[in-house]
Amino acid sequence: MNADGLDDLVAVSQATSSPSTLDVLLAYRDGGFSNGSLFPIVGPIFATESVALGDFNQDGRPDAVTATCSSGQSMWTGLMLGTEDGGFSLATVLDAGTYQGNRQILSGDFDNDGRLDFVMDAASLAVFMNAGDGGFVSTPALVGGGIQAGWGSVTRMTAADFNGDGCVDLAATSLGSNVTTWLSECDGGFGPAINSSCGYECAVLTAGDLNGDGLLDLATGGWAGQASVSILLGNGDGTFVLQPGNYPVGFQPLRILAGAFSHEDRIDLVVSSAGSPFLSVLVGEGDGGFEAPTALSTGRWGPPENLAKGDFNGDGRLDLVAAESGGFLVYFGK
Ligand SMILES: [Ca+2]
Ligand SMILES: [Ca+2]
Ligand SMILES: [Ca+2]
Ligand SMILES: [Ca+2]
Repeated sequence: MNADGLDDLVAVSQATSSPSTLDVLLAYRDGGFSNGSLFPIVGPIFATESVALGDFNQDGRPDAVTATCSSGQSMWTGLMLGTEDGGFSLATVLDAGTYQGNRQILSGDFDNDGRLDFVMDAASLAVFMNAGDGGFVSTPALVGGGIQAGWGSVTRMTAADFNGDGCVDLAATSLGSNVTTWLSECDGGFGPAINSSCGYECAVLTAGDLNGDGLLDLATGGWAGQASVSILLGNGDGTFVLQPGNYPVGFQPLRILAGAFSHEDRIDLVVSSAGSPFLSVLVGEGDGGFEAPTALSTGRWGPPENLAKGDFNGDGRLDLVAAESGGFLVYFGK
C-alpha cells in the first residue's frame, strides 16, 4: 500500500453503529504492523462485504473494489482508489442492484488488455470488464455446470489462467460433485461451463501448480462425511482430473489457500474450517501429493474466517495471515 516493498494488510471491518470500513495495516520490517487506518466503504450499516485489491486505474497504486449488501439482496459495488499515502479515496459506486450469493469478489485481467477487471459471486458469476475510463461494463452472468442463478449457488470461486493463453479464466464450486470452469475468450466473453469431478459437496477452491508440470491445478475442500481436501490435476484446457485419495481436515472447510510456504519450489495448502479453531496444513511433496495434514494452533476458540498470504517482514519468505473476529494471526515463514 505504501510502496516500501513490504506487503501490508487490508481488511473489511463491520461495525454495528457506523458504515463498514477498509482497514489498512502497514507492515514494518520487524514483523509489526501499524494501527489500522479506517476508510469508509460505500453502503449501509449492518452490511456483508468483500473486497478485491488491484490497480484498476493503472497509476501504480493498489485500489479496491468492494461489495456491500444490506439484508439479503440489495448490493452496492464500489471502487476506492489508492492514494499516495497508502490509503483509499471515497468510493465511487460502480453498480447497485439486487443480487444473491456470497458476494466474494476477485480481480483479474480476463481479456488481457492490461486493464484489471473483476468478478463477483452473485449466485451466478457477474463479470465486470474495465472500460479504461473509470467505469466497468458488466457482461452476461456465468451460469451452467453446477452453477445456477439462485440463492447460495456458488460457494467459492478462483480466477487464474488455466489454459495459458494470457487471459484469466474462472472456476467455481457450488457444494456439488463438480468444479465448474469457464475459459475466457479474451474479448470479455467466456466459453461454456466445463465440469470436472471433485468428489462430493465441494465447498472451497484454490488454484496452483501442485505437481510442477507448468499447468495449473485445483484443490477443493469438501463438506461430505469427514471433511477432506481433494486434488484435481489440470490438463491445461480447462478440464481437471480428480486424483485418488484425499486428506482429512477440520469439519466444514471455510477457506483454502495455496502457497509455497515450506519450500520455494512446492505448493502447500492451508485450510480453515468452521468446526475447528485449528488450521489444517498440508505440506506439498511437489508431485501433486501432500504429507498428512497437521494442525496449526490459533490459540483461540473460534475458527479463523479468512486466510491470506504475503511477505510482511520482507525476508523473502512467504507468511500466512488468518483473520478472525477482532484481529489477525500472522504466521511468519521460517
Ligand atoms: Ca491505482
Ligand atoms: Ca481487462
Ligand atoms: Ca485463459
Ligand atoms: Ca500442474
